[in-house]
Amino acid sequence: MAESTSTQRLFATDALLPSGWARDVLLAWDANGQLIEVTAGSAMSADVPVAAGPVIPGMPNLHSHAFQRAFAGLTEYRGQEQDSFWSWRALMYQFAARIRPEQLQAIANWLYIEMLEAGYTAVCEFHYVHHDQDGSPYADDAALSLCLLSAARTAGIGLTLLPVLYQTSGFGNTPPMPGQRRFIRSTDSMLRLLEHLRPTCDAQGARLGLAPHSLRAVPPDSLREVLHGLQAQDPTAPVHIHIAEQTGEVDSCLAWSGQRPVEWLLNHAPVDAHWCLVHATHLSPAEIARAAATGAVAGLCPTTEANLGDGIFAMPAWQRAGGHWGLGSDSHACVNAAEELLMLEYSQRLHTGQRNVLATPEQPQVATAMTLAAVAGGAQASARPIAGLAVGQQADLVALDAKHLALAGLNGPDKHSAHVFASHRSSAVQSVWVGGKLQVEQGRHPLHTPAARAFIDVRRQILSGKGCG
Ligand code: NGQ
Ligand code: ZN
Repeated sequence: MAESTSTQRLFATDALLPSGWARDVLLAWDANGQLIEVTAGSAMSADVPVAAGPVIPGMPNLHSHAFQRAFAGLTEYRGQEQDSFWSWRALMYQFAARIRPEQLQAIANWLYIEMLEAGYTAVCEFHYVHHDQDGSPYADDAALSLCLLSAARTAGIGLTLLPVLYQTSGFGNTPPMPGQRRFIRSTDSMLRLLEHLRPTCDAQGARLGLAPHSLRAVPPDSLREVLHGLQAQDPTAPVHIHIAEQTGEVDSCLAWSGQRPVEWLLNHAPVDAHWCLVHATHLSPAEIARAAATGAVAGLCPTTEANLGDGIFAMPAWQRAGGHWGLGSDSHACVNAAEELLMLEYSQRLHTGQRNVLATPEQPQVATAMTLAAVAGGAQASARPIAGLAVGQQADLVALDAKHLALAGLNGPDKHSAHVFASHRSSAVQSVWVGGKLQVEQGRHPLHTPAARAFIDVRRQILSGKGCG
């Protein structure tokens, strides 16, 4: 191989490769941040830096509504006799109604820095607040999307931008509610927005996809037309949709069509491996078999789903059916890849009365099995080359701190398990590289302090009603 001076290297005593844990791994990447060598059983050498502990692949975060980070923790009180997803949503809409572009950018910038410090190296932004506070488009219709692109660029996180199509408030063409006016656009205006955003996305290595918000928000004709238009622009673009998160949605879909949401979608849309079915909490056994067979990714958001009382995804059945899955932090009640893994496995334990539910026959270490599955599924849903520590993938790496109290003195796989299951809300993430570029050192992003300050200011402004329309 022609050696270039711009090649960078890292030596890891333990590294989690797609095939499992390997010892003495030499990682090398080129000037584009692409891995060109991943060799186990290598010799240490004085001129190659050594990672501070086990190296794991960066986790893609496959579902984010960035603005909701500034709203996290603010709905944890009983507001009516029985609170629910729907009462939370009413409060969330009041918050969404207030946000201004520069505020969104500050929130997203801090959120993406938090993500990097917590082991996420890429994010899929499911972006639906498009318009000004009165519902009219901004002078540049892409204004808020551009804020997210800029926030991701500043933080140095990989981005898949998913502009959201939102048209109705429920099944059967019910008109949008006033609280949804910032989200609404025609199918044509969505296709124009995508065209407008494409050069900016390409320039920063972001991937552009599309998100029909849900079957509640996008009528059948619009779904067909927008997918047709997307196909013409980019036939491999990722498509994400919220689906079957709440039993109320399943009941309304049955009343409207006689079919369950996932059943309806599979009967009416070309669902395949480019799709991500976000939540997909309430599936019948037949839907599990059919949806898994399409190759689509189930986009699980364990802490948000717990926070909102959604229900428990049928993970053992999904795994038996060969279903792909990945992780999202969605409403950002929690921004920590390890804690999402813990919540997912614990919800399965509570439900099944068993332990190590998500271990597989090939990989008995449950944290390892889950990390590898979530990285593969997350990369697929992101439609970017971020599928772990393998030649040809981007060098998105997380080095854990072998000296962290929870990890010290353990072996590589046990260190990783302790990071996920026994780190007591502290973080063992030491260094994070995105596309080969070091973004977090000693657990800190260089912009941590100013970005946190800007976030706190913006949250205070929004809550005090300054800048409200
Ligand atoms: C959202 N969030 O779009 O932010 C949704 C709530 C809806 C989650 N589903 C709104 N977690 O689904 O109508
Ligand atoms: Zn969502």
